[in-house]
Parts: sequence; C-alpha cells; structure tokens
Amino acid sequence: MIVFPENFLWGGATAANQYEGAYNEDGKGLSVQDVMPNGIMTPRTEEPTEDNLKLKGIDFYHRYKDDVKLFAEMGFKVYRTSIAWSRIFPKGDETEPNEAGLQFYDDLFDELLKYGIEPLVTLSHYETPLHLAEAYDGWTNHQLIEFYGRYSRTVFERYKDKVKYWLTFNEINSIFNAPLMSGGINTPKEELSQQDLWQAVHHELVASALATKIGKEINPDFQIGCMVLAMPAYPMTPNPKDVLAARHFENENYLFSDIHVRGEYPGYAKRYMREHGIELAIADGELELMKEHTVDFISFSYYMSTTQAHNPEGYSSGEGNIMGGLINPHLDASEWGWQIDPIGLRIVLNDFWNRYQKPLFIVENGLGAKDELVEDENGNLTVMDQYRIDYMNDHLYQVGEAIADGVELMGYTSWGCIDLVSASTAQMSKRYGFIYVDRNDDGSGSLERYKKQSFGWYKDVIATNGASL
Ligand code: BGP
Repeated sequence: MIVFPENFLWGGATAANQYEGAYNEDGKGLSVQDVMPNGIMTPRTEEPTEDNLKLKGIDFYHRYKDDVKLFAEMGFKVYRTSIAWSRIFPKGDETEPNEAGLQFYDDLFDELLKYGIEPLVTLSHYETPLHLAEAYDGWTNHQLIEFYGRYSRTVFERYKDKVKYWLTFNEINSIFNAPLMSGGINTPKEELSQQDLWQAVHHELVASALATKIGKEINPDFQIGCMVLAMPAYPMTPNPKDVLAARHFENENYLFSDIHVRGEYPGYAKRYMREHGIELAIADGELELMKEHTVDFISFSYYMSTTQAHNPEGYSSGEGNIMGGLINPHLDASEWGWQIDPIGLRIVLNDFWNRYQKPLFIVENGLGAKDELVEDENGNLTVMDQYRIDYMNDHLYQVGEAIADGVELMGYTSWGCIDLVSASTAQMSKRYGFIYVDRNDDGSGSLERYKKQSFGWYKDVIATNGASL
C-alpha cells in the first residue's frame, strides 16, 4: 500500500496570468502575457489584442470566492498561485506599490486561510511587467534585480503573516527556450546572443538569492524554494555518446537547482561558458549572496520525460513542455504529443533527492486534454474524464513509490486544478482541471463552473491521504 506522510500538502496550482483576467482593472499594468495571444513560441503583438484569452482568463479575479469554495470542498491543504507583479508594480520600476493590487491578494489569501488552505505563492510566473521588457529588455538588464527585490520585499512584508511558502521564479530554466515569456526579454529569440541570455540567467539567479535573503529577514519561518521544469532525459540507445547527450540535456536543468541549492556555478556550466565565449558580468558581492542564501526546498513541474541522442538524425522528434526531444517508442502521448511517463516522475524524485537531500515539492503535474461537457444520470452537467483520473492515479502511485524509496516530499499540487488558459497554446481547449469552466477558444461561454468526474476522485485521494490510489 502507498503511504503518504502525515501533513502531506495536497492541492492545486494556477498562475495569475492564465486565469485572473481583469488585465487592466484596479491599476494593473500590462505584463508580457498580455501581448502574447498565440502562446509561447510565437512573436508578441504590439498591443493587447481582443483574441488574447488571457486578458479575461476565467475571471477568477471576480469569482475567486466561489472557486476557493470548490477547492475547499475537494479538501485542498495548499493552493499554489502567483502574484501578478504588474498588479503590484504596474510598470515594474516604480517605487510605490499599487494598493488595490495588494488588497486583491490580501482578500484571496484571507479566503484561502478561512478554509485552512495554505497559500503557496510564485513571485514571478511568466508575467514580467511589459514595461520592463520594453524599456530594459527584461532580465538581460542588471536593474531588474533591484526592481524584483523591491517587489519581493513589498509582498513579503505585506503577507508575512498569511503566506509561508514562496517560490521565486516559475520554471526558471525555461528562459533558454522562451526568453520573452520566461525572462521578459523583448529582443526576438533569433537575435538574442548567448552572452545576453546567460547574463539574464545570472541576474535571475542573483535576484532569487536576494529574495531569499529579504524573505528570511522579514520572517525566518518562511519556506522559500526554487522552481524548475523537470524532465528526466533517457538516452535513445545504450551508446555512451547517447548517454552523455542525455546527461548534457539534464545539466541544462540541473544548473538551476545546483545553484539554488549549492550556491555556486557548477563546473559543467563554467566549461560551457568558457567554450562559448560567455563572460558573465558579476557585480561585487553577488557570488557571496548566491552562496549564502540558498533555498529551503526544491519544487518542480513534471509532465513528461525526454529522450536524447548524440546524433538525432533518423529519429522522430516529439512535442514537449517548452523543451522537446525524440519520440520514445515505449511511451504513449497526450493529444498535444507530450509523452506520458509516470515512472519518469519516480525517477526524477529520486534523482533530485539523491543529488541534494533537500525536501521536494511537486508543484505542477497533470494531463492537458479536450473535455466534453455531458449530462450525468441526474441530469447535471459534468465531464467524464476517466483519462485524467488514470493519468493522475498512475503518477501519484509512482510518487508513493518514490516516498517509499526514501524521498522527502512536502506536497503535490496538480496543475490547473480549475480549467484555465494554456501557456503554450494560449487556448482554453487544453484543459487540466477538476473543475470545468465554460469558456471556448473563441472566447464565448458562460464562465459557469462544473465539477468533473475527477473532482470526486481527487477529493477521495485527499480525504484518504492517498490510500485510495
Ligand atoms: C508549465 C507552466 C504552466 C502551465 C503548464 C502546462 O510550463 O509553468 O504555466 O501552463 O506548463 O502547460 P500548457 O498550459 O502549455 O499545457
């Protein structure tokens, strides 16, 4: 039988830009997402456009009380969301915060706490204020550290008695693949130099350490973690060159957790920079800051594994969660080509644990699928999403195996616990939730919420602390 620890933090995860809507209400400034109507990999637009579903999201901004009530009904112990930086500092470089923005999150956290749900807050989830992208080229600019530091201090001070768990940057390693979305870098990817990209990475890492320092000064009980996109990489064949290719791929991701946990650039990163002529500009005290202010835990998203080869010619490439890879013939895939690999989650949990012996937190996992609203036997509208239940059951079972292997795991928040706008496609039809939201890709729909079949399933999982798996 699978046994989860007592006090295991079961819950769900979201991000402000994918569900709040109200993109220009109560003083909110624009974020990079407001000019990305077609998802991650497409160029930005000049201005926000009508076809950007994220502008209205699922209207959580106005409906949060009803939605939180549904989360409480499922028995959530924790709820992950982000603060939209541009609600607090609309342009990002002001010195005074926007009170209406601060108040919204006060109200949201109060609502969660009313039901005994712990907030888990991402400071920056792909939503850099647009002004910082346009006027500073995002994280390529050293000044972003100061702006992020001010923003972090503001929210840490404001919510110090309401929020204990914090994440500094969502999927920080995705900056290599999605520089605008992840790093607020306005320079088109094709024109961006390796030098500038690595400099942006350095700035984010310094900023993350700075936030950790500030947070601990404000409340020593804060638990502050990093957040990476995790993907175990398999070699296509036992050829040692393929094995090495897989390790190189993993290093790109480990780089970020290595620095957050150990506080220094690992040898393989120094080598890469040396061989590619990258010379980081490092200001006085920055390396010490990184060394001294490491994280309390490592959190990560997990959707799939990847398969790598030294010479990928002759193999088919698959789709992926920002990063791709080759198609693994042993795995099925979702409708979006993301290969489904529950055992990969056990592997990644063991890898992180064995590497660091630091507590872990799975803060995203789930199946994006096309759902159909149907009538159940009582005439109520629902979604019969057995496919989602199967996916999650298989993954959580492997989580239980990893715990039995000795991994210390704080909790699990399934991605998009209520349907929201997808990050990669910017559409509604890629749904992850236990709660269906009536909103279509063309923007139509009543925004009504309906419990899917998986709603009751997850409620049972939580109520039995995983024994029902
Ligand atoms: C991660 C992001 C999330 C989320 C998720 C699912 O990369 O942190 O914001 O969207 O992936 O991706 P998608 O919405 O593209 O299916």
